[in-house]
Amino acid sequence: MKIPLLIAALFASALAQAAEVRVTDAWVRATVAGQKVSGAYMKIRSDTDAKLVGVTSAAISRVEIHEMKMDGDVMRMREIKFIDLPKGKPVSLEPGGYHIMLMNLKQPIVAGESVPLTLTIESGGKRQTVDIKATARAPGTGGMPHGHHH
Ligand SMILES: [Cu+2]
Repeated sequence: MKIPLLIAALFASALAQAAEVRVTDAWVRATVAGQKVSGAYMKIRSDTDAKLVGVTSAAISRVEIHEMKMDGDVMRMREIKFIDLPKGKPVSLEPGGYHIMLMNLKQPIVAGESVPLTLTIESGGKRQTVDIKATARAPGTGGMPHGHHH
């Protein structure tokens, strides 16, 4: 009896301090041999005002938060410091908008494989991490091509 009570107490106190963040539809664009970059996409909903301030992956050496925007006729992307997660509003990371850039890939990401990502969320001056797994989908399944120009 003691152990379940302790776990319940810890869980309750964690909820009191941290934003409750729900990540759904997480996926990564699968790559072909020799391709060094890819993108990860997902929906993030926080129950309190928060920001996505960082993403890391044990499997990938360089991960950045990017925003893609039309600049005249040209789609450009740039690194951004954070993505706002307004209270209760789902924020979509999707091709053509916000995305997680996976860089310096050492091996291809194969469709069906799952890529571990750790999101760092900041709310009320506190940081928490959220571990997710994004499923790789084959190129060409939805969305627009994701070129990368640095
Ligand atoms: Cu990018």
